[in-house]
Amino acid sequence: MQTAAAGLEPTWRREENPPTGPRCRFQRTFLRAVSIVFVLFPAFRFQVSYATATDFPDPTQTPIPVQKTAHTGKDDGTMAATINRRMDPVLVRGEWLGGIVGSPLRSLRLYRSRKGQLEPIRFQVDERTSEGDWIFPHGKKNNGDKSNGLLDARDVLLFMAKDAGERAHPDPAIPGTSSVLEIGIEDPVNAGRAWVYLAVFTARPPPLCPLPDYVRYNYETEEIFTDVSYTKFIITKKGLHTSFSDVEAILPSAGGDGRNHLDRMKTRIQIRFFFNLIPLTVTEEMLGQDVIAYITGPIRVIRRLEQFFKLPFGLHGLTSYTDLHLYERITIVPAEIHIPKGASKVVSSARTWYGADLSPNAIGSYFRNSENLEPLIIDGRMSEMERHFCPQADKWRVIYGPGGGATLFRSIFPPEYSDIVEVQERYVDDVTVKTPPERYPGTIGLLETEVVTKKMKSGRYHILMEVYFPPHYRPGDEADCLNVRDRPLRIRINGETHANQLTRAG
Ligand SMILES: [Ca+2]
Ligand SMILES: [Ca+2]
Ligand SMILES: [Ca+2]
Repeated sequence: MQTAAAGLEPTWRREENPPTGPRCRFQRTFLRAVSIVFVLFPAFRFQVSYATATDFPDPTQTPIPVQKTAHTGKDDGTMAATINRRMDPVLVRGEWLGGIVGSPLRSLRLYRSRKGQLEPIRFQVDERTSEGDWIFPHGKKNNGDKSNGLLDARDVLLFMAKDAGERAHPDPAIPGTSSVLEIGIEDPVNAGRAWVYLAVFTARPPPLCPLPDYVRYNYETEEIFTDVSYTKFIITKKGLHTSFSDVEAILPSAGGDGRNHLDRMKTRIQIRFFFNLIPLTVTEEMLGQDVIAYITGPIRVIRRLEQFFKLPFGLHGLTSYTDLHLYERITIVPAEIHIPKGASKVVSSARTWYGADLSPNAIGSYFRNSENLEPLIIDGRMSEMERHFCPQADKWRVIYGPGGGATLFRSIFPPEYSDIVEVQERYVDDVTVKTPPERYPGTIGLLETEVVTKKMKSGRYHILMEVYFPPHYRPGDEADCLNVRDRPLRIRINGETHANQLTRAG
């Protein structure tokens, strides 16, 4: 398994003692292929009772003095910020930042202009190695020693689009800086615009933005806090930090009810290999996971998981890696499936299904997806409409409560994927249907995605799983989520325009 997004994503992956021989070919090929479905787990952040400090007081933002410089040819007066993208993080590649490349990271500050005053906003720089992998400062297998403390062309700057402000006029000159770079963002949907200013200080820079991080991760307890959701991942008795959710909450501030709505993510795999002779059934409980490294920051957290299968035939120990990118309102799990040549000789057929089985707390919520737009009532009983559910593979699906606390899921598959597998969906909202292992017997609001392998075609396939948390969701609001990827913000720096690409699929 490999994180996707060529150019921006890790190339760092390794297998401990690469295996050889036919059995190991099985390990390298199909097990890695099926592990993708397990990766979906971490992406789920649901609803649970939890009281958190969600309403942080507005901090005292100390405006910094700005010296006016000569007229730059911009129109007189400031240009108002008209961006209304609430979900979107903005990812700026170091290589777009021109003369700022090479600056010490500690010398950087990011500002927005509001009512003619500059104020610091939250930002983060994630460094990468010369091989293109992320640099993880934390965790038991961190590579923090690779950091050079400088902004390199390969590093990325992150901030939230909603924090951008008006256009400063004239260009701000901040005392103690060697340069101030304007970064503009533009919404292709409605031509909304806004700006931020990246400053490089020559002396000791002023304090960072005092607001709390958008995503707050506690490795010791495996809790993730944002202003819209709360997640707690399971730590096993053996001390493994997994991506299986223990607690999942959409908080009342986002229209959630503060209760746990998830039983568990289920993944059930039936594999037949060696000419259909050997059948094998796998459940999610056979996957071992552990967080080995992580990045924290005001805008996002990246958790790197080492995964291994606990399988018969001595297959225990196959190791793969996957990263979870956690933003305030989006979780992205990029992955790569690599099917080497010859896989079809080992694996005859495979059928996988996966989906989120909800907890009894979810009763009273609604379900809809791109193929079934009429809301279905989650009540543990199959209605007539649910029996006639359109099984077409969907583009997105959303579960939302009466208050609008919502979780929207989408998967992005490469076009070649349809040559390899057939995807169908089945909706099961029936408490009498029990598919153990599970916490609460019975099936509630489960959209079962069934993937049947047509042929094992060798190649590398990039897949993205995304989970969005649109606050106070109403049917139709899914566009705000889909636009993040489908109609990305444009980033303007030094006269150049770039697409805001968080990760790349396909
Ligand atoms: Ca660097
Ligand atoms: Ca129902
Ligand atoms: Ca259940």
